Amino acid sequence: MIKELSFLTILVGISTLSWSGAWAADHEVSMLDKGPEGQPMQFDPAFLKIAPGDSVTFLASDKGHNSESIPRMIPKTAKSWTGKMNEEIKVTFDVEGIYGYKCMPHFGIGMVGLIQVGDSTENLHVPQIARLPGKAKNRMAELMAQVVAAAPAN
Ligand SMILES: [Cu+2]
Repeated sequence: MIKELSFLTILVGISTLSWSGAWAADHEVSMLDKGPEGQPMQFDPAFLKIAPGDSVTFLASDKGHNSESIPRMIPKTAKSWTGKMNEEIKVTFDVEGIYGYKCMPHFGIGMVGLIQVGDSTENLHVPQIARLPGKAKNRMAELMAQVVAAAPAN
């Protein structure tokens, strides 16, 4: 009887925790002078698929970078973010969809990243890619291809 009771207590405890969102994960993205394959100025990982309610901490692993959302490349009802230079910021993603972001000083040389929250690809910003500067265009197209791959096949 005591065993059964404690099992019940654990079950109730688990459902309460998940209800309060305590199980949301925090992911980490490093801001780097050199990527894992030697590419200059990178977010690592540059593409991330997370669940709604999860957060991402952008780590100032190397100096001289920031993380900020790209205007018109996040879901309409989502909140934009602008990290200061060398600032480690934690962003929580409640709205499903695709989020494009950049490092301001290295935008033109392709320091961009993409986060897919949930399975919605409604705001896939293919038209916006053409407006990105320099190498950000190609890099964002590569990342966008991973979103398509991650979408459910239905
Ligand atoms: Cu940078």
